[in-house]
Amino acid sequence: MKFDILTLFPKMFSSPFEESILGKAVVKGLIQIRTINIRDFALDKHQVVDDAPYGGGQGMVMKGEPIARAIEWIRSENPSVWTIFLTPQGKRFNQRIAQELAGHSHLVLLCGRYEGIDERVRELFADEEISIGDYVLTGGELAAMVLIDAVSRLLPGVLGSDRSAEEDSFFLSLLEYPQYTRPSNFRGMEVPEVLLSGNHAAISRWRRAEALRRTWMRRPDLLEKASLSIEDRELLEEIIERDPGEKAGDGI
Ligand code: 4FV
Repeated sequence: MKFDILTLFPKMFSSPFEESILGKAVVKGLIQIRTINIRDFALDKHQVVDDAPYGGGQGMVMKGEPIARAIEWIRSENPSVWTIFLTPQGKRFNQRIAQELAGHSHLVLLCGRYEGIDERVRELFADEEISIGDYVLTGGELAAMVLIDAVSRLLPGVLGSDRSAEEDSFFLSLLEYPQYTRPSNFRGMEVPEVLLSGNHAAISRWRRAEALRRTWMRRPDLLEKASLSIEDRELLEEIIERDPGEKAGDGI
């Protein structure tokens, strides 16, 4: 899968994709990450990429021309590329969108800066607008990195075993069950007995119950979207009966 990143700060992308799983995926050629400096597509000798907002107001706005020329240059190589704008005005990024994007072969990620981008570029070139959350960043670069990470780990061969992506909590739209590792006694705290029992049926039932309880406590909104089995609903009834005091959302 190819990621073309349009940015004014290409160097921001060097280290995140040299380390660990994604670094290995790049070396294995499972993902290609190319940074393209928007300033290289500014025509004037000072390579100006921003200007004052029409109508006045704070800050600067990114000019349309350099961005348009950069996207057209990429599309001249591959007309079927899918162009994404990272912006707080985009749809909220989540696991389902990550899975959809993992189906593409070539993504262009446009990283805004300053107060944003000339609106006409969005109208002309945006195939999709995505926000990683309701807060304002100094630039879209970190949002692009988040997207690349979440999408790349869904690609065959990137994670140790593809199974682990399928077991993703949000894949099943439930929060993850608690994890433990050695030592069994850590600062006087023991590991739940069932996990030491070797009884895999009991372990997976405990984990399912914990995932349901934690989701009910912390993200009851996810439960509405989760596809729960009859057994899940029975487990959840038990959990709610057992801890009537605790109501949804208390656990955060
Ligand atoms: C953002 C977000 C984000 C807004 C102004 C860049 C900044 C600046 N992008 N999800 N939240 N972008 O805050 O994607 O241009």
